Amino acid sequence: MLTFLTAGESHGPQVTAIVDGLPAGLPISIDAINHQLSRRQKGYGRGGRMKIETDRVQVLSGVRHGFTMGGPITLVVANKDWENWSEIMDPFVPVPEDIGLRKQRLVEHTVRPRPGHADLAGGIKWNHKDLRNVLERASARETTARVAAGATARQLLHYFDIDMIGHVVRIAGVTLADEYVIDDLETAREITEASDVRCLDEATGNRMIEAIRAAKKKSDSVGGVAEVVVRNLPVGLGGLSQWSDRLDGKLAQALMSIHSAKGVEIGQGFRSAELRGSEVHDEIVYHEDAQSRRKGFHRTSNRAGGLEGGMTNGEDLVVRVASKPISTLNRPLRTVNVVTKEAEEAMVERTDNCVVPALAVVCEAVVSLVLADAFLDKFGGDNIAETERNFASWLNTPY
Ligand code: EPS
Repeated sequence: MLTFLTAGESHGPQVTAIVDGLPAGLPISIDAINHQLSRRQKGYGRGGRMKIETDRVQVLSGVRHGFTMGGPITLVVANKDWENWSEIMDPFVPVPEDIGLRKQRLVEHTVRPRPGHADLAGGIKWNHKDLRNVLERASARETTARVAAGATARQLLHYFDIDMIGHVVRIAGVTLADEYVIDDLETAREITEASDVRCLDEATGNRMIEAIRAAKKKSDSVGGVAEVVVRNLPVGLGGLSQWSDRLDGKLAQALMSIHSAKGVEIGQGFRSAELRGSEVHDEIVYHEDAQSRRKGFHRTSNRAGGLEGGMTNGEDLVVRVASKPISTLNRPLRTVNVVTKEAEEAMVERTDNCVVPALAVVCEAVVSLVLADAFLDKFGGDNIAETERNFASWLNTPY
């Protein structure tokens, strides 16, 4: 169905995504892609790199006059920082003898792997001692390409009136109160877009900012939890026939692949394990309404997070991703030099000290890709008219 690949190094000339499988004739807005890219760049706790980059997409294939043609879509985002790295990162020209002290240091220090980063395992795997050959691809800069790809998938969901919001529920120890309710998505969007940490509650957001600031003062980093809520999904995306059909599994795999993710939770998640069945499961009621995507069946609560038996049940999809703190620390942890095998301090690179607000945007993109794939798996269509017809026919089939 819908597939995508990404390519590119953090300090190479560009990051690229190729998206294949969107039906022909789907309207694609370049502004909508750029909007998502710029949302990903924001958030309190970002480092110097985001002052250099202004991410804008170039669409190099698959779209013509604002509509998908049917073939693969190539999306490219230039790295402005490439200018500063072209000598070190050039694909063929060897590093010149005299590259200046700052650049010399950059070349030499990449033999000291950061605990928590891909540096060491990747170095052993690819057999590189210069760990830049690993960290460049391991960098979360790759999420730029995923957000661009996700922004195309999101336009398919938008076409079928499926909407979503990503927001931050925890940074360091500061947590949004459990009682928060996302009623109108538009209002929630206004609030979170105005918050430097994408938090629905201003006072909690301010305490999150305080926690980031306190960690930064100590040259440390913080993690947190982002949540994505998706509304207006039809019942039955995903499947129960085989393990590989289950939408919870697909979401978990895709979300766990985001840099620094350490946990995925659906609905009440881990809390469900502590409660009784009567406190966990959502009772079913029936009333005919215009929301025929649920075929008239509603829940009195949504602790399952919109998924039962590997399928959407028509309630809001609610997924959370826990992110560990960034592993580049300005006050470095102990490590071992991979050349000399001597104990040393881990390398220090320019870095962010909190990326949880950006994580919320990346999670939206990743969820969009998984859901668009599941939607096309169910409703199919080589062109959007076919997809629409199949969807309408499903809606009109009584249960
Ligand atoms: C990252 C290190 C930093 C981050 C980067 C992810 O980049 P740099 O080494 O150039 O300062 O800013 O994230 C991005 C570039 C981005 O666009 O999100 C890392 O090592 O993962």
